[in-house]
Amino acid sequence: MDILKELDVIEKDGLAALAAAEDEDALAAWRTAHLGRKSGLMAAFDGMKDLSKEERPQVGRRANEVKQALEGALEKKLVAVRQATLEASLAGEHLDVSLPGRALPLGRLHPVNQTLRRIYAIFAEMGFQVYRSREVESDDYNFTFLNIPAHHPARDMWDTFHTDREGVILRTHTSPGQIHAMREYCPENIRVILPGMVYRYEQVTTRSEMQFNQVEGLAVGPNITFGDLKGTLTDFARRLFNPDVRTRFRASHFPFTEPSAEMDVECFVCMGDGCSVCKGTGWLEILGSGMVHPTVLRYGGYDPEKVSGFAFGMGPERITMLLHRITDIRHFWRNDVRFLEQF
Ligand code: FA5
Repeated sequence: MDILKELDVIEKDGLAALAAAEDEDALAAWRTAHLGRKSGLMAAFDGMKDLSKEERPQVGRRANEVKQALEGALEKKLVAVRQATLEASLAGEHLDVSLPGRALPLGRLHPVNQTLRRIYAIFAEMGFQVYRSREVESDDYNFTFLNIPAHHPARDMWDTFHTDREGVILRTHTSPGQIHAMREYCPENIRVILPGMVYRYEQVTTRSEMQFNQVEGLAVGPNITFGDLKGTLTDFARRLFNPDVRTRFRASHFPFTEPSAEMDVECFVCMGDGCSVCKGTGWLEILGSGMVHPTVLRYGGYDPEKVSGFAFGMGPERITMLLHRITDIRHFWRNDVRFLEQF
């Protein structure tokens, strides 16, 4: 029967052509030519309608056999071609697709920002709100309203960066924020902390930077005493460091507070033996504080006969040094990931 011979040829030619196809494009073209609608095989199926009743089952069986043989061979060849393509690309491109990807390093908060957040949380528990105030200040807010008139020697201690505009400077401390807060809230009672960056014309050493953070605190209201100041700050140190931390208040002088005191915390770097961080004293000063000076209350709009207040200003970098036993404040600005990754 001619048609059976024809099917033999279709199978033989199809398998031979398949052996010559080397990539997926060639295999797609082969599928169209040998299994597609216009292929010889499909023509054989179509021609079955003209066959006699006796011939039809035999031819039909054989045509299906050829179809399965061609489809099976195509499937095998497809797997082989894909494998060969992968191997060629592995050998040629030196790309190992089975290698796990490189994980992107996760960022994290700067250690000083971590300390700032702890400070905010502790004061929030004591009822202090965060009050933000500007870094670029006027001479009046940075000095005059804080009872440091022009030509006062204290201006030397807090010398800063000046701008081209007369009287416009970078603040040397967060204390100008006290005046902003008082002028906004007067005559109400106040309990705020004022965090932010400050700038100083200062020799940079292991414990002093020319740009650093401060957190100011201010409480204003009737009958606020130095006892409130001491209790608040001692409690703060216990919550921040540990319940048994040793602190001390030293009498000091700030033009904007009277009386004034500085608070020291035992130096955790040397545990009191004396080191460069604590200047050999065993104590590290973390803040200045005092009762708000009557002149400052007046500049803020309050009557010092009716209200009193306390204020403090602390250095979160120094506190972070204590918390983590960091021996050089300059690490904070160096941007060295080997340092930053440790926190
Ligand atoms: C002040 O800046 C006062 N405004 C603080 C104050 C506020 C007193 C309210 C009374 C009432 P002082 O210059 O000492 O004070 O700085 C306060 C704290 O900032 C210091 O205790 C220290 O922790 C930190 N600090 C000061 N100078 C530097 C510096 N160069 N680098 C890093 N931290 C510093």
